[in-house]
Amino acid sequence: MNLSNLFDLTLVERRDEIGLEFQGRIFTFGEIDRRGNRMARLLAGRGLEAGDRLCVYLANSLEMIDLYLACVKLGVIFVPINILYREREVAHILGDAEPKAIVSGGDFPGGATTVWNAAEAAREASALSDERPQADLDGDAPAAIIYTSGTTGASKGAILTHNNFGANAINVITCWKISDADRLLLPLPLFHVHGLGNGLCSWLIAGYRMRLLERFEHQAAPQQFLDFGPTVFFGVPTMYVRLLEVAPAVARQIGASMRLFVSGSAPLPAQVLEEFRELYGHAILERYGMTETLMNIGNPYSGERRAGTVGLPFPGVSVKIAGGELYVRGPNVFPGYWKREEATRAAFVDGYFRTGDLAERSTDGYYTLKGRKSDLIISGGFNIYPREIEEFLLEQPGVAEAAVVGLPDRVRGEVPVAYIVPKGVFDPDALEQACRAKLASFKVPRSFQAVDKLPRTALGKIQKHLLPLSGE
Ligand code: MCA
Ligand code: AMP
Repeated sequence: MNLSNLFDLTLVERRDEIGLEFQGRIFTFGEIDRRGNRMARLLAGRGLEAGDRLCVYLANSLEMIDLYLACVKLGVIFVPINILYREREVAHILGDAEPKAIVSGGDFPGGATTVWNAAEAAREASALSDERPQADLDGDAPAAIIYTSGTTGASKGAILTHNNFGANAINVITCWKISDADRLLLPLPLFHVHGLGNGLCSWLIAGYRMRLLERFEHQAAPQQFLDFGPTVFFGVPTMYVRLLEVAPAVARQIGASMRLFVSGSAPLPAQVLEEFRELYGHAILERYGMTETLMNIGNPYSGERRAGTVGLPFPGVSVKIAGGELYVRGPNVFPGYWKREEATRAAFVDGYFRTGDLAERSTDGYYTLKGRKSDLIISGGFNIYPREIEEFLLEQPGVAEAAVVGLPDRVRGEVPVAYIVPKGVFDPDALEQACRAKLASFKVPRSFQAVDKLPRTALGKIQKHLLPLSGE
């Protein structure tokens, strides 16, 4: 089966039920389906065919859903781009994915000549037939390419198939007991697999009602919970840290209607889990995934949600640890990186995907992540590869050497800071401005500190663990 067959469990079988709330408007699943069909007609009319890539640079919106559904229905490959990315980051993705078309909401960073405006496309689509397009797709067809920062600094496109999304969504629906009686509050961006794979796909398969937010705003979040009364919430640790600021009486009220809080994308500190339980009366269910694999391991719904661990492998997912590193295999694991045969070959050993995460398994089967083999920084659930920022800094005047490391941060988990060996005048403000102009905001180092030299091994490799722990 392809995703369209699975989504029909909802789009056809529950066509008259209210499926979506967005910015105060409500839509039945039938309307969602028809919008997707019309958007598919528009894409087909503009020459997109199965296997073509469509880049989408959009905040959470109706059009983002329409475009994802249209791609699924046509077999066009959906390539979402993080809207915090700036010209340099976007240009790399466009060059690599070679999209047939690009859709954006307003300002699109980069010199692409033809960028379709999402609202105009939706207006034009609304006049088209809502008859379903016919596509002959099997489950191994690619549904999306999602760019994930590689250790080399340049991001690679992870190809995710219809089967990958389907297997993942069926797992989370089953393991988290999601039914059409649930209500999902979704603040996660749809350009990453947390929002797209767990949020959107579980919604369209299980047929529960979703209130989609444009983004998570911590001041507004408590009221969103109270207004909508969700039973299910998917978030990153930063969101849970923010939710600890809520007044105890309000937190209890929110907790009363909730059934399940899920956290992932970055480590959830055990302390946050405990404080949250105290305040909301719920043990957050922590799970572990990757762009390349969707969900691998999760704490049990029924049974002990063990703080600091990511729980037990999902159904169908085989896990092993070799040399401290976690390897996974299963129907959720991607077939490879877009146009990168060598990187794909290097990513698999005996059919298992090397996650790059270090892990331990307890005697009763719970996995605990112990950090990364690479020096990945995760800030607010967004991944940062220091090498990318270092390479950018080295292009700036006055920088002889640069090293970027993550410092602990209560809210974001980690934040990047830069150590610079200057040549000539050292101007941290200019460096910050240059970063702000060219890099996604979460990648901009919090501080730029001049040092005489960087600690290096005899072979010249920078020893980041020796850098001062605080640059502030
Ligand atoms: C953050 N910012 C945004 C958005 N999110 N801007 C526009 N749209 C967004 N969706 C910018 C803000 O403008 C601001 O920029 C900075 O980020 C921090 O914003 P703030 O309001 O202070 O937010 P916060 O309370 O610190 O919370 C940040 C956040 C955000 C909302 C939690 O980090 C977030 O949405 N994270 C989710 C990331 C995610 O979905 N990851 C999944 C990856 P400035 O700094 O310039 O002021 S998939 C994955 O990892 C795997 C598969 C997995 O296991 O899930
Ligand atoms: P991404 O490349 O954006 O898909 O990020 C995947 C990485 O996020 C994983 O390799 C982990 O390092 C990290 N990650 C995801 N979930 C968790 C979690 N629950 N605890 C710790 N790290 C996590």
